[in-house]
Amino acid sequence: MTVHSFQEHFDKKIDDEVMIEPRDWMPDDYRKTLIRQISQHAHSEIVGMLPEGNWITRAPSLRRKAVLLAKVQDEGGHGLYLYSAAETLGISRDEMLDQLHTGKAKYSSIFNYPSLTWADMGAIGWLVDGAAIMNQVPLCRTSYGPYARAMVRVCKEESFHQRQGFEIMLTLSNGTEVQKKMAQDALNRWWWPSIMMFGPPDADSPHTAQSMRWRIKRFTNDELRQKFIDVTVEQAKLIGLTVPDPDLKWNDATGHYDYGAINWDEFWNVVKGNGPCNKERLEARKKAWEDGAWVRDAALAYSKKRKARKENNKTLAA
Ligand code: FAQ
Repeated sequence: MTVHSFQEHFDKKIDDEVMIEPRDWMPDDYRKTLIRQISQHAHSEIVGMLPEGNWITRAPSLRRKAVLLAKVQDEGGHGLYLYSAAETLGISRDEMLDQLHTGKAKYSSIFNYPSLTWADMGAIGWLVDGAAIMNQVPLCRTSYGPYARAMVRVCKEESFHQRQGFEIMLTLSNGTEVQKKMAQDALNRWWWPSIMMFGPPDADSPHTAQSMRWRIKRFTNDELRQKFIDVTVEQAKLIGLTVPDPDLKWNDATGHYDYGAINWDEFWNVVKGNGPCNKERLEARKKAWEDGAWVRDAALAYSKKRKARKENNKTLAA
């Protein structure tokens, strides 16, 4: 087959909704886009363990502690599935981690904000996992097979995470005045960063048009942001909290909420490394990598020893 017919075959598969698998021919830019998106997604899950990990030792009860611990472990698992999915495209895990540690690869802007109170555990689960689900449910139908399949399990777990967050917010909202204030304060601080998570507006998103054509993305950044706002505003009403946007207003004509201007300067500032916790997050990941060197060395030495023993036994048997 010529490159031209490979391309035709690939395009037909995309049009027919047949998933692309690791051994299939694919355009270089399709591969590059997937490596970029999947590895950044994996990094986000791993860095995303830090703001909540901060509260495991201070959870207010044994039940809350067990749930939070399980949730944070799930995020670690998501990172690992995603690194494995990216590896099927021909990049090694070491390379991806190096890109994270040297600041070459991005991870979600949201994890560069601090988790200041227990209510932040509620707000993160409710809003951040809520936004993640809105973005990731369509990715279960993304055109690259290993990514789509990883997303199925990830989304099931994310939906438990969202509920545990919402339940924390519900409990605090029905609690004392101080607890209700704490919940409102967390919503005030996490609302805008959560709606920025969906990425720049479509008009300023360099990758959306091509990713939609390749069916990597099924909805644009603005479409998903709008869906999230429509659903979440109703949930806030249910628990008696106020979304911190004075311009938020139901629009009968569009059937959606209109919302106020997003501070895109803040978003780009955080993406470029200057958010409140960027340096701390990267330092924590680099330290974990360095502190784990002995585990990797020991595992390698053990596997070498086993291999040598096997070879030796084979020679003795011959
Ligand atoms: N933060 O042209 P687009 C989670 C970058 S997982 C930082 O629109 P694209 C679970 C973008 O990379 C959260 N950078 O790009 C959890 C690109 O830069 P590049 C992560 C951002 O790829 C919960 C440039 O801006 N989820 O939360 C952000 O078509 C709780 C132009 O942007 C995923 O990764 C951002 N928010 O659309 C874990 C989902 N947005 O690469 C722990 C999969 C954009 O050219 C606790 N990813 N940029 O240098 C996606 O759906 C897409 O990649 C988007 C961006 C929608 C994020």
